[in-house]
Amino acid sequence: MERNEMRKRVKKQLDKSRYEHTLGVMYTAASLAMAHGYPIEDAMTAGLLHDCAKNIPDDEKLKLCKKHHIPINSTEQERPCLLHAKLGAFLAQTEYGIKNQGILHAIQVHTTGEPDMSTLDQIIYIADYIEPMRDKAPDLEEVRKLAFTDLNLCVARILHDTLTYLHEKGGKIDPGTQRSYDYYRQFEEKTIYQ
Ligand code: DGI
Ligand code: FE
Ligand code: FE
Repeated sequence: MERNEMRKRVKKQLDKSRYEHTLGVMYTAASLAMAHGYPIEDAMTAGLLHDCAKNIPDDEKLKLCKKHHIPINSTEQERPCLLHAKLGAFLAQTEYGIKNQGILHAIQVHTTGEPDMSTLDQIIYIADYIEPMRDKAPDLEEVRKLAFTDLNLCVARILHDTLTYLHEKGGKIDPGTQRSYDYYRQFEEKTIYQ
């Protein structure tokens, strides 16, 4: 499927603000790909599809995962919204015809991150957090600068801020998010002790 066709389909599946966010992530991912020497087309496709499952109702998310044998952990059972990442990767493959495993993986891990992510995983994880429509996170200005200079450091900062936010609001931490931070904190420490 051509990206223009994908774009029309995504627009139909999402509400207006989620679609605007999606376009923001797509173009931010393109810019990050330029800055870090990564193929722009793949970054844009992953950005376009990353939230394609976001507006599926939560009970439907759980049903679809069970039907297609997508494993659900206890955090996801409690917060089915988290499943839009795994389900998004599944739909990207089955409904949008994506075969590129790197793109599918970037969609799959875009919410929690993962230890030692690929460049594309990092680009999508970061673009999702810094796209122009985002305005709530602390230190966005600094995080946006880091995004174009050091991917590992930027991911470390976003994970740190996300965990702080989740602790403050008493949100359950997904083991995937914790594992990601346990890995990426090494980059944070490097800047503190150097
Ligand atoms: O889908 P988006 O809103 O564009 O962004 P996203 O896929 O990164 O999802 C963002 C939400 O996911 C945000 O409110 C923080 C939440 N999140 C990330 N890691 C965890 C988490 N929520 C819980 N409960 N536990 C986590 O470990
Ligand atoms: Fe998302
Ligand atoms: Fe998103």
